[in-house]
Amino acid sequence: MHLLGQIKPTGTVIAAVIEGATVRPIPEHTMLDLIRRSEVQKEPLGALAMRLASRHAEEHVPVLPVTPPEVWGCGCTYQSSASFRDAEHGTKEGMYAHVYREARPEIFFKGTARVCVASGQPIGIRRDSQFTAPEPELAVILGSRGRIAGYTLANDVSAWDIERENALYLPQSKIYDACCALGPVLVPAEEMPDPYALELTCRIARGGREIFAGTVSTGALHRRIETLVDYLTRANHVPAGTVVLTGTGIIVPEDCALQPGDRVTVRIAEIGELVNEAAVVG
Ligand code: DO4
Ligand code: MG
Repeated sequence: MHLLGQIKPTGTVIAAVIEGATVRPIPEHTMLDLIRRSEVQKEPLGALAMRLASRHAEEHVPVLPVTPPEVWGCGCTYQSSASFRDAEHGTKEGMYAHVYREARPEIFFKGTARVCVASGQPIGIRRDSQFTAPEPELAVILGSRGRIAGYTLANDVSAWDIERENALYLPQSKIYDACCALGPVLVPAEEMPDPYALELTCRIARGGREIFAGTVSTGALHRRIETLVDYLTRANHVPAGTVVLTGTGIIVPEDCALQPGDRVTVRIAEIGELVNEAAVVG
């Protein structure tokens, strides 16, 4: 399995093959260039990357695996997310259960590259939120016409108290500076064995001590990823490079609400670890 990403060796972002602590740069190509070229040349993304990569290995910390023109989130795709939110909201009508059950999924705009951070960079806690939580999620990177080009990890960091106050506040709970962590790398779609058989874990450490650990299997995802992408792209021609977050199945309790300095680790063995420290933004 090839792990691909992006690096910024001289102020310009370029793609790279990631091989443990070292990387092999792919000159003159961003990840988006590679994805487009693999489609035009009908060459698998991993094979193309290997063919174009420099022979020499260098040491660079990967930046965002793709610079997304748009990021979209899917919600209530795991039963745990829907039932937690209905309980939080105290609504009798079960608004979240409704979208969990019905054919049309919840899909919301999460932002652009402006609000995205890579592994190792701080994730944001809004100054006006007391209950911000990580949402560890499997994410897909789209090529043209909604084709799934690769898989990565995401942290859909969200101000749950703002969402809880009123559902119409969802955009404010979801979209703000450093609200979306992506990375550390991507796995080409054709090389991912089974996206519905991945163990996803999330850990929060405070002052070096683990205060939360949760696990979910992507087998519990209630939707096919293709269905999420299908609804997203109905009458909505998202550009290549768009990232889609598939929803959280891990719910962090309120007594583990993020505090500045908390270290959040999201892990899928096949992709790696997305590690970010929380910091107040505002
Ligand atoms: O409706 C709220 C957002 C849900 C969400 O982001 C998730 O389930 O992951
Ligand atoms: Mg989410």
